[in-house]
Amino acid sequence: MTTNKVEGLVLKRYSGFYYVQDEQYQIYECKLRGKIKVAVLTGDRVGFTPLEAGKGILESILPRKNELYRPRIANVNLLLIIMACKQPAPSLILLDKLLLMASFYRLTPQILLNKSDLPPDSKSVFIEDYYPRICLPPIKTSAKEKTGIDLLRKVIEKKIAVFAGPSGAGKSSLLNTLIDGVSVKTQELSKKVARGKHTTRHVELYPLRSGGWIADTPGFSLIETPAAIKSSELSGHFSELGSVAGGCRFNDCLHRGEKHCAVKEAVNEGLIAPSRYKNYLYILEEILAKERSYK
Ligand SMILES: Nc1nc2c(ncn2[C@@H]2O[C@H](COP(=O)(O)OP(=O)(O)OP(=O)(O)O)[C@@H](O)[C@H]2O)c(=O)[nH]1
Ligand SMILES: [Mg+2]
Ligand SMILES: [Zn+2]
Repeated sequence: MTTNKVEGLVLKRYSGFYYVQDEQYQIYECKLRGKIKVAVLTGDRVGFTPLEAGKGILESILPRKNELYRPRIANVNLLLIIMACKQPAPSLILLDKLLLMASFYRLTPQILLNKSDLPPDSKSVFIEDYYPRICLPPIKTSAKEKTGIDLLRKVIEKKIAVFAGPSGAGKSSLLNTLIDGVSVKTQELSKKVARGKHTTRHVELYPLRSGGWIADTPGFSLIETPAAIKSSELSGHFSELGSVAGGCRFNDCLHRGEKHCAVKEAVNEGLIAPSRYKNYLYILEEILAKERSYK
């Protein structure tokens, strides 16, 4: 007998089965081949053997590009950072922490300024003006008026995306808008999304008809600075700080008041936003405190 192993993507795990989507967007309910000993995650690319009637055997896991915890999911490559234009006003520290996470885990960050139907807060205007030098230009969306959604769909196409952002910014609303008219049972999902629980339920990826996948829970529900980021590496994750840091007198400059610090000079000259520098220093202190406690 010839083997007809094909490649697929794990959309979810549910009561012992893995739901695997092949390249033709067919979904197979797979059992695990006994010899696989490592945990299979949502987002894993796998090799599987399709059987009759939509069943299959999951045979192997392809190498992971990355792995996130909370939610536990593999191969995410797009972080959608949602801030409301107002109500609640954007949190710049949360934004900078999420951008740091994206840089650390090598995810493409995309800022969404939701509730664009409301008059913007000054922080929202600042984000629109300043952050294009750090990442892709923010996309203005309104889940209420369904604007900016086509542009957002374009960004998600071919990617595996998770949402992150403060409570009330509109994550659930945007998710419901995106998955509307998708190849999943929307009603069931809307209920799930509305419940907003993330207890022990496994993460699920929803394929969008326009292409790409989106996780049904917010990413990074707990915003901790990843323990693996060293104080000496932090400015490298703040791109506009990192790009001038080469001009500092000391190679090991942490940009917190050392003499002849090019970062501090750039802040003083108005080239780097005070809020970015302040948030850098705040996170740096967190990391330094941790490093001291390990000694
Ligand atoms: N005006 C306006 N209101 C919106 C928009 N999107 C969401 N809202 C409202 O904002 C409130 C919060 O939206 P949610 O989608 O629940 O926000 P969330 O980010 O999921 O919040 P948590 O689940 O608490 O993290 C709700 O009352 C929504 O109706 C929008 O684009 N415009
Ligand atoms: Mg929500
Ligand atoms: Zn410096």
